[in-house]
Parts: sequence; structure tokens; C-alpha cells
Amino acid sequence: MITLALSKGRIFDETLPLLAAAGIAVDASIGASRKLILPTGDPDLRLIIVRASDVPTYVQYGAADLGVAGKDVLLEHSGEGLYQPVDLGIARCRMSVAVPAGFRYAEAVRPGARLRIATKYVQVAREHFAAKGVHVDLIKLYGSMELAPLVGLADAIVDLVSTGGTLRANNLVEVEEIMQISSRLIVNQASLKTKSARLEPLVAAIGRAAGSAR
Ligand code: PRT
Ligand code: MG
Repeated sequence: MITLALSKGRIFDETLPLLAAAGIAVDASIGASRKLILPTGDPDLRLIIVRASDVPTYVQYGAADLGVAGKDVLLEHSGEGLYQPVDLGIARCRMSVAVPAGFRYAEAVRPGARLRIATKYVQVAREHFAAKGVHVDLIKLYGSMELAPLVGLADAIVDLVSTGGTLRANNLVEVEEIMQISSRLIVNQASLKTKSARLEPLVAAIGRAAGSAR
């Protein structure tokens, strides 16, 4: 049995067409059910539904052979025991710095300055500001980062932006793009050896589906 870990929402929705193109049918309505283990058209392949940030952990420990995870999630994970063979090009967005409208960011990020940053992405934020020589106090949050600068918790946030609608709705301005983000297929390194006959063609087929989807 091969197990593929996915999170609900955009990753599930955007992975299904790739699986279909790779010859693996999944009943889309099943995603709305509360089941956490889902069958596919291939009796030898099942899906498990986990939190987006937990996908690398399930794959690392071999509880799932494969998974789909955002680059944002992978950068905050050790990556230990994981191969990242394919950029699927799905669930695209960017990781950016945002501040309240009117905050003079260009003046605030001078080398030697000090800033309070709220984010879920502390590793990326730490490296980004260290490279600029800016000291940061990082405040780890698990969601609704947009609120932090509005109530005085932080000067700025590092968060994912897609349409920009959430920032606009909260009177925040994107002042710096740190990187482009998309989701990757990740594979347990041991599984790739022990189940190579099954996994290699599957990884190749999903890779082809992703390549032709772009
Ligand atoms: O929601 P949950 O806490 O369970 O976990 P999660 O937010 O990590 O999962 P999910 O399913 O929301 O996101 C899964 C993956 O989708 C992320 O890891 C990203 O790689 C990718 N992705 C793509 C996004 C977005 N676009 C995105 N816009 N993840 C989150 N957002 C959020 C963003 O954090 C912000 O709050 O959407 C808001 C901004 O969207 P716009 O369109 O208003 O700019
Ligand atoms: Mg979310």
C-alpha cells in the first residue's frame, strides 16, 4: 500500500487534477467528508488528510510515503528523511513583508535597526532580516498574522500573500517580497528504496502531470 499525505483546501483541490492526469481517480466529494483516510481509484494507493504543516512530519517518519507540501512549510521543517523531487507549481503565492499603511519601512530596515516581526515563518524571517543586518524580535504566531501590527504586537509581519485582498482589508501594505512559493511533492527516502517499483513510476507520472499543467 502507498500512502499520500495531503492537506484539505487548496492543496487537496489542486492535487486532485494532477492525480487524475496520472491515472488516479479520486472522488472529489470525498474531500468534504470527515474521513481522514480516503481510498483512490487505485486499490494500492490511499490518501491521508493532515494539517498542511504536518505533511512533512508524516512523510519524514514514513507514516506516509509521499506528500504535498508548500515551500513555506518545508522551509520551516528540517527536511530530514525527505526527497523533494518535483515542484508541482500548485498553490502558488509569495512570502512577503507587510506593514501598516503609513509605516516608514524603508527607514525602519536600516542595518543596525531593531524591528518586531510577527510570523508563522520564523526561520525564513530570521534569515531574511539577518542578511540585511537588521535585528529582529520574532514573535511566533499560528494564524491571523495580519492582526498583529494593528494591535501593537509587532511592527511588521512576514506572511503569505496571494491576491493581496487580506492585506488590503486590514489596511496593510506589502513592502517586500521575500520569495515565490509553490507546493512540492515530497517522498520518504526509505520508501523510495523499499517501494521503488511502485513509487518511481508514480512520482514520474505526477511530475509529468505537473509539467504539462504549467
Ligand atoms: O489553514 P491551516 O492553519 O490548516 O494551515 P495552512 O494555512 O498552512 O493551510 P492552507 O491549506 O491554508 O495552505 C496550504 C498551503 O497553500 C500553504 O502552505 C501555502 O504553501 C499555500 N498557499 C497559497 C497559501 C496561500 N496561497 C494563501 N493565500 N496559504 C495561505 N494563504 C493565506 C495567507 O496566509 C493569508 O492569510 O491567505 C491569506 C492571504 O490571501 P490573499 O489572497 O488575501 O492575499
Ligand atoms: Mg490556511
